[in-house]
Amino acid sequence: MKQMPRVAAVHDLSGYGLCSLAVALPVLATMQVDTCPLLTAYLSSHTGYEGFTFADMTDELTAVVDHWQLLGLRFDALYSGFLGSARQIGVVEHAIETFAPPVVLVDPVMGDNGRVYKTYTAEMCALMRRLADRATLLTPNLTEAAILLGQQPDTMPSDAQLRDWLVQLAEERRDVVLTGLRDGDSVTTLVYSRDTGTVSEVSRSFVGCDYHGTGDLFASVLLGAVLNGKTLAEACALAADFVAAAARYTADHLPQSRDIAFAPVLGRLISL
Ligand code: PXL
Repeated sequence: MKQMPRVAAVHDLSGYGLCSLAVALPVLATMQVDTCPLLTAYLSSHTGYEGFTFADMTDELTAVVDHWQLLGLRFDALYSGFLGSARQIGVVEHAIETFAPPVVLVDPVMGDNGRVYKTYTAEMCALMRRLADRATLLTPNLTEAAILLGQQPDTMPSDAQLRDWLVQLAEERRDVVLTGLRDGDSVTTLVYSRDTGTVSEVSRSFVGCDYHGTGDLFASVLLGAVLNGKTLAEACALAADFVAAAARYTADHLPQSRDIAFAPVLGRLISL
């Protein structure tokens, strides 16, 4: 009998402002993936809203990993996103060693639009580089790629430099998917495949709004597709299509929304 793939999802939960687990859980459930949250922090809202509360869950994480080990759980993937503390990054590395999942998707959540998120310290960014080293699949945005490579977060590389960045991040041993590159009326994803050693691109039209949560949405759909047996190229195309459809829906039906409203189009992900 076929079993559902299982993922350890290392993300925060933000009460308001769609992102992280509030995106990953419904997307992966729709894609028939059993998702076990390893909660990094609990916030009242994502860090883009003034005055957000922040409860760091670092002290709880080791006990959760130990209990899962006692239960004999096996994971097809570990999927990390927004992390709560520098010490926590060591715990995530321990979880990777403990469960040795074949897929390690590191979404190196640290910043966007040239700026580092408020809760991220320089130490956390340095440790994120170490965690990224363990990834089999890495999904930075432009800001995060720059930070991982020790560049200023607001660096604007040329096309040729960007391709070189991908190759550097891949180190010939992981897939790298650089998301959310805006160019006029299109959004492009650059994809380095470790199988072919080549860089390709996937472009979709941009609806005109920068919605919050699109990076989390892209990475979650990408992972769900990979765990359902899609190739990297197929999974990237599917994630790009889904994000474009959700953005289109949001622009057409919810013009006030700052978050990407993906729930109305989730049906597209059933029975892949
Ligand atoms: O979407 C990434 C993300 C996740 N979690 C929290 C955030 C952000 C981006 O702002 O603030 C708490």
